[in-house]
Order: sequence, then C-alpha cells, then structure tokens
Amino acid sequence: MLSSSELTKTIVDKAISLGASVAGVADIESLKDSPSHRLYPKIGMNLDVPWQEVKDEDISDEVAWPNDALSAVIIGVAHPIEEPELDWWDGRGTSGNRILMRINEELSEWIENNFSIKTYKLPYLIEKGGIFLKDAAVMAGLGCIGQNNLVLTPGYGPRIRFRALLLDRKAEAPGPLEFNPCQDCGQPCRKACPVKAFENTVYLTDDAGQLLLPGLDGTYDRVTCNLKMEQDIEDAVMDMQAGQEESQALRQAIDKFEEGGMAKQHAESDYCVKYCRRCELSCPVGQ
Ligand code: B12
Ligand code: SF4
Ligand code: SF4
Repeated sequence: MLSSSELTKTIVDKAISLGASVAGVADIESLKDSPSHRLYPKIGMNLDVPWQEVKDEDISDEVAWPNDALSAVIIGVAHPIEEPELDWWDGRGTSGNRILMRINEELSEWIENNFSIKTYKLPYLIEKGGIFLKDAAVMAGLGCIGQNNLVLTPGYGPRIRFRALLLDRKAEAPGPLEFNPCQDCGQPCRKACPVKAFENTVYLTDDAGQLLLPGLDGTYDRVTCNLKMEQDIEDAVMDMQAGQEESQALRQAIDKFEEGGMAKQHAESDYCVKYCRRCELSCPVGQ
C-alpha cells in the first residue's frame, strides 16, 4: 500500500495529467475548523441581507461532511484573462466548471479503481453539500487568501476556479504555503470594485468571534458584491434583446433555474452572464 505522502503525490500527478492546473490535499479535521467553516453557522447563506439580520431559519448548522471522509483533494483550473468565456454562465453552468467536473469525475474513477478508496465528488454549492473551496485550497497549500478575498496562487494569481473530492483514506496534507504577495501591494483589486464592496468593515472580530474574516479583515461585503452579480444577470437578459414582457418571463425562469428548479431550458439559448471579476483581473499576481 502507498504511504500517505506517496498517495498525495500520485493523486496530484494524476490530476495534473487529467488537465488540472494545480492540485493538492487538505486534512478534513483541520478544514472543519477553518475560518469559513467556523463563520458559516453564524451567518448562513442569505446574500440579500447583512449577516446580523439573517433569520435563524436561514442558517444551517454546518457543512454536511460524510462521516468516513478523511482527506480532501482540491483541483484548480486556471481561468486566464485571455479566455474569459471559461467563466461565462450559460444557464447550465460555466465551461470552466464543466472542465473541473470532468477532471473530478475521471480522478474519482481512477482513485476508486486503483486504490480501493471511496471518494465523494462534491457539488459546488454549500447548501447542496459542497465545502468552502477557498479554505480548502489554502489548507491544501495551493495559495493564500488575498485582500480581494480570493485565493491567490503563485502561478495563476486569483484567476483560477476550484472543485473538490473527498477520500475515506488519509493522504498527506502539507498545510498552507508561506506566500503573502499582498504585503507590498497598493490594492488595485479593492479600488477596481465598481460597487465598493471593500469600502466598509462589515465583520468585526468581536461579533464574529474569530480573527480571519471575509476580505481578511472583515472588509468584504457579500451583500454589495451580490447586487453587482444580480445586475450582471439583468444585463445578460437585456443583451438577449427580448421584449419587455419576454424579459420578465425570462428573468423569472432564470431565477427559478438558479434556485435549482429548472434543468436545461436555457441550454440552447444565447443567455450568457459575464459575472464581475474586476477584483480578480486587476490583481498582478501570476500575470
Ligand atoms: C457563495 C459564493 C459567492 C457569493 C458570496 C461570496 C462570499 N464570499 O460570501 C457571491 C455570489 C457574492 C460570490 C462572488 C464571487 N465569487 Co464566489 N463563491 C461562492 C461559494 C459558493 C461560497 C463562498 C462562501 O460563501 N464563502 C464563505 C464566506 C462566509 O466567507 P468568505 O467571504 O469567503 O471569507 C472567508 C475567507 O476569506 C476565509 N479566510 C480569510 N483568511 C483566511 C486565512 C486562511 C488560512 C484560511 C484557510 C481561510 C481564510 O475566511 C473568511 C470567513 O471568515 C464559493 C464556492 C465554494 N463552494 O466555496 C464561490 C467562490 C468563492 N467564488 C469564486 C469567484 C471567482 C467569485 C467571483 C469573482 C465571481 C465570479 N466571476 O465567479 C466573486 C468574487 C467575490 C470576492 N471578491 O470574494 C471562486 C473563488 C476562486 C478563487 N480564486 O478564490 C469560488 C471558490 C468558486 C470556484 N468555482 O472556484 N461568490
Ligand atoms: S491586487 Fe492582488 S496582491 Fe494586490 S492587494 Fe489585491 S489581492 Fe493582494
Ligand atoms: S466580484 Fe466585482 S462586485 Fe464583487 S467584490 Fe469583486 S469587483 Fe466587487
């Protein structure tokens, strides 16, 4: 049987050979205690109101970890500035995420067939059983959280997307990297935000009960950022040049789809949301 360090190396090499730009392993016990996993039971997932106003019924206790899962494999696929279409949302997902899903699927099958290890392919959304991918990527040694609240990888900066697979076997987890490019940077990421989502401190250490917060110091406002995401959806609907009534019906159908209520209605359409990435694209790391 492979040692835990050999297992990590073998899995990482395989992920890269399948098309991942980076891959690493995080230990699940440490992940359960990571900043997002600790903050989540206090703030929930309602992006429409400030976290202090979120109702108790909108807060689920914690991420649904399978009982026997011991390690998390995190894969990342670079989303370079020259390939913006990887991040465009077409109503079913993005082409970048479909690449991640394909690699995760093939990696899972290969691990199960070769090592009799059980794997869990995780969905994207926390509400659907996903985990906090940025914490997982940092704990897997793939990068650090930047002032833009995104994972900065040495090779690709923040221009990368992640996906995860859980294993019921321990694979060696190297832990976080020594990497802090924000130290001597003038924060173009924060200045680039069109809705000033980094202007106010919306999480205080005393209220949240922890030191590591969104935007590192509590100055990333997810409600404000999400308003821009909503605007991006509106813009995509307008771009389809439908009539007023048609636009409204389309928007309602899209909302239903985003809530998971509809399958492929927009697959053949020209619906395409170009979600904001300004805090990401303005970061010089990995350019
Ligand atoms: C919900 C969600 C959103 C929501 C809410 C975001 C939020 N941060 O609350 C909205 C729609 C607004 C959004 C926006 C965006 N998102 Co988003 N989003 C997610 C999702 C599904 C969950 C994120 C979440 O709720 N985090 C928990 C909240 C409470 O914490 P947080 O704000 O992230 O802050 C935590 C970290 O900073 C962490 N932290 C701080 N310091 C440290 C230090 C260490 C050592 C560690 C371990 C952790 C840590 O602690 C904080 C909590 O205390 C993830 C996918 C996933 N399953 O993880 C993608 C994800 C985070 N999004 C992603 C992206 C790219 C975006 C956007 C650029 C939009 C786009 N074009 O895709 C913007 C960027 C906004 C920003 N600057 O943060 C990527 C990030 C990739 C990367 N390189 O980091 C992810 C991982 C998806 C993916 N496919 O890879 N998103
Ligand atoms: S632009 Fe990049 S390196 Fe500079 S502060 Fe922002 S996240 Fe850090
Ligand atoms: S994704 Fe856009 S709106 Fe959200 S924080 Fe970044 S720059 Fe601001």
